[in-house]
Amino acid sequence: MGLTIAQKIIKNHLLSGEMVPTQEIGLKIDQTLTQDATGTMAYLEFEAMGLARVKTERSVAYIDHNTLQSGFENADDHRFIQSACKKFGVYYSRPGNGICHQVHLERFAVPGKTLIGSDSHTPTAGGMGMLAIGAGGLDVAVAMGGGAYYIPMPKMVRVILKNKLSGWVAAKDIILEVLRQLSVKGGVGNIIEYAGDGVKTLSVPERATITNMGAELGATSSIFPSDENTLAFLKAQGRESDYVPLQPDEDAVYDQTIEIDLAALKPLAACPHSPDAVKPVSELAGMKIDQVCIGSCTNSSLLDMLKVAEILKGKTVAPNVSLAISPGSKQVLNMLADNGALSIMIAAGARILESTCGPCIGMGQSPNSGGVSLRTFNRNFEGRSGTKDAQVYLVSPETAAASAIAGVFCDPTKTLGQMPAFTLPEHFTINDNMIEPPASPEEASALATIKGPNIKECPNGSPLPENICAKLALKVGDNITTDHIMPAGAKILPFRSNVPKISTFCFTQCDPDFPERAKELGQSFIIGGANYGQGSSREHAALAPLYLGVKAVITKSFARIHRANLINAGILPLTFQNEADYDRFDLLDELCLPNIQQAIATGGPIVLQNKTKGFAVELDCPLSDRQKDMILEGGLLNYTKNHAGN
Ligand code: MIC
Ligand code: SF4
Repeated sequence: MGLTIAQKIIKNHLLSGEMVPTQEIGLKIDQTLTQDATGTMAYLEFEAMGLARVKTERSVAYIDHNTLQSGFENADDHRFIQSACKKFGVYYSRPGNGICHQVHLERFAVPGKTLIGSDSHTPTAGGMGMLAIGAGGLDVAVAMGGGAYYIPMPKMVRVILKNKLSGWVAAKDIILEVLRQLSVKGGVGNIIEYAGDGVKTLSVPERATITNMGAELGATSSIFPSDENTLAFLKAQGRESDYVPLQPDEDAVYDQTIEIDLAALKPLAACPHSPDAVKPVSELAGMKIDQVCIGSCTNSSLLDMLKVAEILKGKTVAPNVSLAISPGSKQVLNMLADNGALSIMIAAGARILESTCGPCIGMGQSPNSGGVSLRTFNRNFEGRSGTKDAQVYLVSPETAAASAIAGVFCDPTKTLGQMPAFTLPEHFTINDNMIEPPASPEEASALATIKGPNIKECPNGSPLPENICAKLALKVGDNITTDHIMPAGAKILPFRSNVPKISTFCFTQCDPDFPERAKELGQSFIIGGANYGQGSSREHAALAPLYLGVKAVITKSFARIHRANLINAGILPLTFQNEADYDRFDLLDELCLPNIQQAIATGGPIVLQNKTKGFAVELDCPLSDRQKDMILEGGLLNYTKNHAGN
């Protein structure tokens, strides 16, 4: 039986397990990336595990999330990460160099290799034919130390792209169409592979827009073939020697296949407050808008920016609109400056931001009350922009720029006329002067990491007790995101290195009293609905509940990265055998998991008693042997220490 592209890469990197869907496999990891908002914890964890030096082919730390520096905290985090990189053997991409996924695509991604990153949009590098997966910081720390990365063997989904996009319809519209068809849960447990004659019509940055938003499908990863377009991009980046061709075998078998006719696609928008609430832009045309933000790791490549400049040329941003543009990297910004496109944007009245995540993670540019904001980003969860009642729509750069000029939602295919040809340059401007190499191993041993006063130790779990009896501290519904569990934004992100402090914001979007209540209870449970923990890879969404005493989270189903983060933290991820049981629990019910230690160790039945209401229900907790040990020993940190040298 032939193999898919992802199966070929997995086969070449398989350290343990069998390639049977849902069974746990261990992968050799060639490259890692971290960003600053998750990176401080990852390097603290690396240090806490007693690891001396990274063992990967390439590990890179990016500073791109927390760059407002409204207090000393962010700058201290940057200094700590810089010192950890020097010591541990990691390349350090300085603030100003760009958004992790954009820079990684430009400078480091290699077809056929594996990458894990402490950021859910790490699959952006799948646009280059790399198997790139988002993970929690602890998993990245272990992989940096040479350990395997474990995932359930994914199923394979093929998306066949037919024909060619018409003018002003974009790669963003392709992934919005996939989201419309599959939903934010549709990718869970899957790798999405793109195929068909439409593939060759898309450049690497366009492919990367599509694989980037595979994260919104809940997919383990997304990947494109590596072909002549990949070679052209690598050549233009001066990295031709990194090229290897990659195609699926002709008789490769997929678990599911969908088809999209690119020629029939129209501009689309994801409506508030979910990336899969997709409608044609033509249905929204004429709606008054307040803000447009162009950038983020989804849509900030040179090609995107050149299209935006073309649309803005000689025009003025509508008086009712604030237009913010963040080019994705120093390379992009430099080239825009050199070729005059930046000047066109400035002349039109765009507000040029630094090459960072910025508004995408609520670091500034929050819309006005009830404001309608069009963003080229990947997430429009309620409140993520920093304005609770803002209405955020996710659109292509083309729709965003055309609407910024018009002052209302508008369909670029109807208003912009013929699209000129846009091509990638033959040579990008290459200047890696903001990527600092690590110290040599000899020099490194004399170096120390530098920690400011806001950098606290990461909390550690404790071994699983025989029984757990505690109250239900919170009950939430379906599709709870990690932004609900552990919100980000300018006020909260500065505390990513301080779990005691950041935990005071845990779940406050859903219930402002939760942190206080959980602390008072000492130990507690949380109940959630389907797809609990979708969205980011932030392990703070597990570490803060751990700090607040949450022992188990019981749901209808979990998102992949968050479930792994709970296990890494030593928190039990349990699911109802009968989803209808969800309705039988209320806040502050007294719950018990009798003999839970034995049930986990032996894989026996798990019973949850509701002492308040006098009934019991059955739960599931499918775990590999490795995960069982982790839960029994109180999480991955303990597990790694206990099993060091095994
Ligand atoms: C996001 O887009 O939500 C983030 C911020 O990049 C997160 C990481 C984090 O919370 O630091 C992600 O996607 O994993
Ligand atoms: Fe940054 Fe937004 Fe991309 Fe997350 S999704 S890495 S916050 S740009």
